[in-house]
Amino acid sequence: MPNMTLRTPVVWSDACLLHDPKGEVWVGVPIEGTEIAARAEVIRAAMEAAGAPVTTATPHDDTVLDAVHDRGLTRWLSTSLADWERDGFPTNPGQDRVVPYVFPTQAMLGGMPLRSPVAVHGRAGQYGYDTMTLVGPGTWQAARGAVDAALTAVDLVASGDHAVAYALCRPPGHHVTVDGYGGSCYLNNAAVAAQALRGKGHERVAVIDIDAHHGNGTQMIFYGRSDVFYGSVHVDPAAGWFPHYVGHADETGRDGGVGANHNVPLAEGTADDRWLEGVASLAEDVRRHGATALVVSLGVDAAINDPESPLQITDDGYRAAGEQLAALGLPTVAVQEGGYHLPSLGGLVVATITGLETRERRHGQ
Ligand code: SP5
Ligand code: ZN
Repeated sequence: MPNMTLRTPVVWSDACLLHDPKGEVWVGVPIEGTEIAARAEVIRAAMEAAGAPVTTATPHDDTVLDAVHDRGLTRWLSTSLADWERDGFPTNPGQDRVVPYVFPTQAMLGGMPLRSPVAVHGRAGQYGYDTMTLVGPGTWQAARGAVDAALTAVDLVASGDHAVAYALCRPPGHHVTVDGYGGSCYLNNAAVAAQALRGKGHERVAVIDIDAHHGNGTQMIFYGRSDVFYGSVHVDPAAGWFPHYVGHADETGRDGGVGANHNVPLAEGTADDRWLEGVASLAEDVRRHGATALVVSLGVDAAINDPESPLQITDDGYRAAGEQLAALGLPTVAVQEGGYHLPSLGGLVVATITGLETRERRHGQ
């Protein structure tokens, strides 16, 4: 190929390095966190080595964030650690990160009204829906920085300066619902990007999610809306994978949003060909939907070596997915989601953006 220098801007926020999961509680056992700052650093290094320009995220106010998330959630994420520390949890019992232990599920409440417990450790389960996603020092700053990166990437394509922009968001976001966080995610960067594109005058927007896991948060946020299509290829939750409860093929939208949600759950071991058929079917949906802008939830944990998923996608598969989505010819904002195999991460993102920016090259000429 002639000129392989990437032209897609990488939107970066130093704040994204401030979150350190330190550990996560999985099936009751403290284990090492996988969603670490080094992920962002190796991706950035690989993109820079491939020639991509790096742009610093600019601060944005909460207007779009508040259109996507409940104010209670954002207040919780920005204030709960101070309450946790005030109440002494770092010394007794010795947990310096906010982690829930009781959850107000339908099974617990049985229709009783949802109240907001006075105790911070009780209230934690109101917003956090798993035990793997801890709030520590820097978590809020990082999550908010990732939102700024997504919004800055939207600005770069909405201005017409770029056909494609890539927000190197960390922590990731697609598991965050209107008012619930989990799956190593705190704020839904992709949903914020889609909502921002709506605000920039795109009447119909599509989010295509190629992370190995189903983006239950993004699905839920737009489930009753026809203006934002959500489509996802992911390892089948019915085969035993996170997020377990959501992400099945029969979830197609509600009310006005019926038909604007499409899940393609895949068997363990699925490799490039079948995965790319799924991506192609989602691209076809985007055409049918009439979207004029695209958000890609770019998780690279479907890769063959990733420790968090049984899918078997190669660099070439990710590049081909990028090409399929580029063929839609839409202004595109790619938002980083998961991907945990440090030695492969950079190459996978570079491959995807190389495919996606088929148009960015033309755009710049
Ligand atoms: C953004 C994203 O990719 N979130 C994925 C969260 C899924 N994690 C659920 C399973 C975590 C358990 N990992 C422990 C592995 C021990 N072998
Ligand atoms: Zn994932």
